[in-house]
Amino acid sequence: MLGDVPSGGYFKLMNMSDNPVGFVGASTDAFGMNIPHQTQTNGSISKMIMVDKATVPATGTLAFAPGGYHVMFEMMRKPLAVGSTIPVTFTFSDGEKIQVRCVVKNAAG
Ligand SMILES: [Cu+2]
Repeated sequence: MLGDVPSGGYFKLMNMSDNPVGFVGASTDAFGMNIPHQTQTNGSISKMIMVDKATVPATGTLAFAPGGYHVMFEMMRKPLAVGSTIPVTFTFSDGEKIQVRCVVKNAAG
């Protein structure tokens, strides 16, 4: 089980259209707060900033990965079993919403 610690959400977005699209947020009932973040590293200092939008290029991909974009999931509503999945809804700048399931992993995974 995972206790109530802030968790990073990592995934890869694929844009099949001919226009760039912005990822504007993710929501899930499993956490009270879901904030898109970007890790910025300056020398030995790394910090996370909130982002309004992460642009997925036309017919391209954008990876949410350690050291870059991620969704910060905080305020876990109940303990989550490692290996289980939670439903997450991604929202895009064109108003499209996509339902996905995210696998719960421990920090080392
Ligand atoms: Cu973060």
